[in-house]
Amino acid sequence: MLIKWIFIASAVGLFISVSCLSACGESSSQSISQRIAFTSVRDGDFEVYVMNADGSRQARVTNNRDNEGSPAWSPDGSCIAFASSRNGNWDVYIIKTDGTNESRLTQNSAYDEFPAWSPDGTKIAFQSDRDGPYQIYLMNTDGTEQIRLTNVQANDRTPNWSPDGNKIVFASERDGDREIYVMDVDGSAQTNISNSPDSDEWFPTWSPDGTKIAFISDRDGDWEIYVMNVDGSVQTNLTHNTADDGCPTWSPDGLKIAFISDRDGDFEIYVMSTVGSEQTRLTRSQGDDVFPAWVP
Ligand SMILES: [Ca+2]
Ligand SMILES: [Ca+2]
Ligand SMILES: [Ca+2]
Ligand SMILES: [Ca+2]
Repeated sequence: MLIKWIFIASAVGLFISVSCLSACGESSSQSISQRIAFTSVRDGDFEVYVMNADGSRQARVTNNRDNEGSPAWSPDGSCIAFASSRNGNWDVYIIKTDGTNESRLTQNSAYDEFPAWSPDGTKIAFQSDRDGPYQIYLMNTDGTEQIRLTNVQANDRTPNWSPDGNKIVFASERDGDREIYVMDVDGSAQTNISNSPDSDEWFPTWSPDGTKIAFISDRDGDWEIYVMNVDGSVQTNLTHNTADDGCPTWSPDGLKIAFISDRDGDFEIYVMSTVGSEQTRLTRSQGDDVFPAWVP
C-alpha cells in the first residue's frame, strides 16, 4: 500500500556530523535540467538517488543503514533536502547532490518529513507531528526560525510550493477524508480545492507554469494520478489501471509527469505526458523505488 512509504519506522542508526550549510546556496553550472531524485531500497535500506530523466546514470547520494525518504531539490539543483530516520525518528536533512555537506535541520523527537524548498531558495516547508497531528511548518534552509503554518486537529501533510512562491498546496484530513488545500505562505486563506468527500486526495504538486496541480486519488478504487486546475476544476485521471500509482512530480518544462506505480510488481518510477500518454518505466531494481522529484 502506498501509505506504507510515509510511515516507515526504523531503529536508531548512524549519526553523521554536519557542516557547511552555505554550500547549498552556491550556484551550479552543471547541466542538471533533466535529473530526477528518488529513494530506493535496492541496497537493503532506503537511500536517496539521482538519475537522468531517461533512467540512465542512477547514482546513490546518501549512504547509511537507516531509511531516507521524500527528497526535494534546491531551486538551483545543487542540493537535495530529504527526511531520514537515522536518529530514531524522522528529521529533515540537506545534502549536496555529490553526497557531501550533509546537514541536519530539525532536532526533535517528532516525525519531521516531506521538505519542500521555496522557489526563491530561502525557506523549506515540511510536515511535523511535534504538536499533535501532522501540521505544515516553515523554516530557513539552515533550520532556524521553525514556525507553524497550519493549526487544526487533523493531519496536514505533503506541502508543495506554487512556482511564484506565494502559496503552498498540501493535503489535509480536517474534513474527515483527505482533500487538497491551498494557503498563502503565512498560513492564511486555507481553502479546500479538491472537494471530493467520498475519496482521499493527497500528494499535490504544482505545475511549473502555475496553472495545474497534480495529485493522487483513490476515487476509482485504487490510487491514480490526477491533474486539476488550481481552483479545483476539471479533475482528470491520467493513469487508469488497477495498480497503485502515486507521487507525481512535474518536469521543469511542464511537459511530463514522473510518478510511482506497482503495476509491474513492486514500486518503480515511471514517466508520462501530462495527458497520461506514453507511460514509460525508468527504474528496474530489486525492491521499491519511490518519491521521484524532478529538478526545478
Ligand atoms: Ca539509508
Ligand atoms: Ca524529528
Ligand atoms: Ca476527499
Ligand atoms: Ca491505479
